[in-house]
Amino acid sequence: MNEKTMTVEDDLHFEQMIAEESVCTKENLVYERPETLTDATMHYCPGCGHGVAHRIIAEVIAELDIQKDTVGVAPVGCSVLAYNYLNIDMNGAAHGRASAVATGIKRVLPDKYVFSYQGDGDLAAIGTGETIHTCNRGENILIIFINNGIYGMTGGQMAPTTLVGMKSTTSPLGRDVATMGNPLKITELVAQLPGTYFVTRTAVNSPVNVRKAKAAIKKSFEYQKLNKGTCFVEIVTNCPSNWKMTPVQSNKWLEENMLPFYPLGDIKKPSN
Ligand SMILES: Cc1ncc(C[n+]2csc(CCOP(=O)(O)OP(=O)(O)O)c2C)c(N)n1
Ligand code: SF4
Ligand SMILES: [Mg+2]
Repeated sequence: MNEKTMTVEDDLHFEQMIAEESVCTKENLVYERPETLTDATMHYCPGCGHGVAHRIIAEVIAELDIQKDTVGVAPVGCSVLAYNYLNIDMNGAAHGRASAVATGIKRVLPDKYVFSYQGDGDLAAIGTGETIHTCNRGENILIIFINNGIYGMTGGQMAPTTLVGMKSTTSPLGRDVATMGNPLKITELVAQLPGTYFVTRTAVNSPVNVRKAKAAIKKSFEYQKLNKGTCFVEIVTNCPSNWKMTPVQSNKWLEENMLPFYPLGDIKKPSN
C-alpha cells in the first residue's frame, strides 16, 4: 500500500490552512493590491517613503476609477522606476524636467489626469526653473513632491531641502548656512504664485498622515477635473539608507527634525 501516513506536522499545517481560509473571506479583506499597482517587486530600501507614496497614488486612482485616464511622469532619482510599479500610462522625464513634460502631456491631452512625481533634488534643485514656471503658469496638473532632504539615488549628497546641521556626503560636518545656504522651502514659495490652486504639505510616517496625504492627492485630482490650476502636494519622507538609520529611527528623526522645519498642513487652500 502506498498511502502516506499523516504526521503531527501535517495535521498542524492542515489546521492552519483551514484557519487562514476562514479568515481570508471577502468580508474580512482590509488590504489588497489595487489594480493600479503592478505586481513588480519594488526596489526601494526597507522603510523608504517612496513605496508608501506610490501605493496611495495607486489607491486614489483606483478609487476615482481613472486608471485609463491618468498619465504620470516619473523623475530621475530613486523613483525613476515608478513606471514599473504604477499600472497606468507613465512617461519618464530628464532630471528636473517632469513638470515641463507633464505640461506638454496635459496640453495635448486635456481630458487626462496628469501628475508629475519628483524628488527634492529633481524638483527643487535642477528643476527649480521648471517648477516655478509650471506653477506660475497655473498648468492644470498635480505635482507630487517627495522631500526626503537628500539626493537618495546618487548616494546621499546635500539637497536644497537638507536641514541646517544635517550631515550628507557633501556636508559631512553638517549643513552650514554661511557656506551652503539655507534649506529651501519651495512649497511655501510656489504657494505665493497666482497659478497654484491647492498647495499642501503631508507625510507618510504614520497611519494618520498616510490617510491625510492620500486625501490631499484625491482632492487634487478632483480639482484638476474642474480645471482649477496647479495642485502641489509635498510628501515629507525618509531615506533610511542615506540618513544612515534604521527605518524606525528614521521615522522618529523625521518627526523630531524634519516636521518642525517643514510643518504639515495646507499652505494654500482653495477659497471655495
Ligand atoms: C541632468 C542630470 N544631472 C544629474 C543627474 C544625477 N542625478 C540622478 S538622481 C539625482 C538626485 C536625486 O535626488 P532626488 O531628486 O532628491 O530623489 P531621491 O533619489 O532622493 O528620491 C541626481 C543629481 C542626472 N541623472 N541627470
Ligand atoms: S536610497 Fe533612500 S530614497 Fe532611495 S530607495 Fe533607498 S531609502 Fe529610498
Ligand atoms: Mg531626495
